[in-house]
Amino acid sequence: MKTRAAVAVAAGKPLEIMEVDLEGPREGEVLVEIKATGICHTDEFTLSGADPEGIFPAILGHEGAGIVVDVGKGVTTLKKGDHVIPLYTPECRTCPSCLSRKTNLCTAIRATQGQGLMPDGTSRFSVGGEKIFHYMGCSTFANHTVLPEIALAKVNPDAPFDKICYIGCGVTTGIGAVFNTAKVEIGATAAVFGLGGIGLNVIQGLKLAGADMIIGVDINNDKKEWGEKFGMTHFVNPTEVDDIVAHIVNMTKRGADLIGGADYTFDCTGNVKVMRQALECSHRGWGESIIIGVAGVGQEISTRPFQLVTGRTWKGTAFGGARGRTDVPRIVDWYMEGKIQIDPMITHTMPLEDINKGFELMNSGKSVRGVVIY
Ligand code: NAD
Ligand code: AHE
Ligand code: ZN
Repeated sequence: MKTRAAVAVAAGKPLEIMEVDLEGPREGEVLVEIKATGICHTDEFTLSGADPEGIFPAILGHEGAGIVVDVGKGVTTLKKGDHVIPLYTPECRTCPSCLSRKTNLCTAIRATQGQGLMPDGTSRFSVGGEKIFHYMGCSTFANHTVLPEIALAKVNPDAPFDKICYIGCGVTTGIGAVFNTAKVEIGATAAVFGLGGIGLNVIQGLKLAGADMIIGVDINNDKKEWGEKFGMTHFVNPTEVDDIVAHIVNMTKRGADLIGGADYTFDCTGNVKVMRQALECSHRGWGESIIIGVAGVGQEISTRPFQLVTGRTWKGTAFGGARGRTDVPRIVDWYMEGKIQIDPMITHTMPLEDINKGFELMNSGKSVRGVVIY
């Protein structure tokens, strides 16, 4: 079939809107009509050329929601008409990683997914006979896409696509980092670096978890008001203080605790210097710092080993540690029950033709989440 897509033709170039050819679903695969897709900073990261796994031409996008149009042979858990959210972290429930119960990082199809291909090593997308690569196993910047059955979460059909698409990455990543990765407890102190589409969801997760002090850190002062909407209690612009680490350590000295440091810190910037700051302002003896941000090719993190010797832990999280087919439908239900907010974070919507404007809004810090509606 033919479908409309925004194609990343080369690193650093604007996306090009065009009609592409899409092959139907093969065994174990599902054809989905994407109804809406968010634009995440990771799409920009890959488009910019910073992603070591970046491959072009490709159809980016990994934060979508849509309807099943057709299923391939052997598909048993989904049928035409089901409402679904694509999962860049699938959940096969049979690979050693899924069975370990220690990680959400299903390995069933990771190798081909990282090469921009379907599990059988081929692509379903092409233009004029030239192959176009898939992206993160999702390619939601196409109006129709093909995914493996294990990479789709079936969700409540009453939920609005233009809001729940955000659960396909940002919402789940932020809230999941708090509950699955950090396991934040009531009364904790926390610092969140980067108050964009991910950081604000960390903040809403921290509020839900009952954290006492939620410090937001961003170089953009406009983010103060945004953080406060979702439960941030304090805001710091690191460019306005001498030493952000010492500043947060001082802010978090409470009662008899004269050492200071946040119980939990989160990097939602992808900047390796910020990752170090986040680790070093976590509490001596027990502080945990969670890396969510994605850093470009060649970037490395560093700190004095003494920071870890003295009891701080550095962790990372992908998709907030969520097991997609199990957890994503629950998060959609939380949204439908009013337990979490999504609507105010979707600051801009646009047709596919304007997707490059969506990237500009994100890069300039003017949007929290931009969503393309097909
Ligand atoms: P975004 O562009 O919406 O937000 C980034 C925020 O960081 C902005 O508010 C910006 O002002 C702020 N910032 C930039 N430099 C800063 C600094 N030095 N100190 C403090 N704040 C700073 O991006 P997003 O969509 O929220 O994504 C955030 C990061 O998370 C990206 O690196 C993205 O690739 C990554 N990500 C990771 C996962 C995962 O599963 N691990 C999932 C989604 C996104
Ligand atoms: N491909 C990059 C890293 C990109 C990355 O870390 N992706 C995150 C999701 S970001 C979503 O917005 C992730 O889930 N990674 C785990 C995985 O298996 O891809 C690189 O550095 O090579
Ligand atoms: Zn993302």
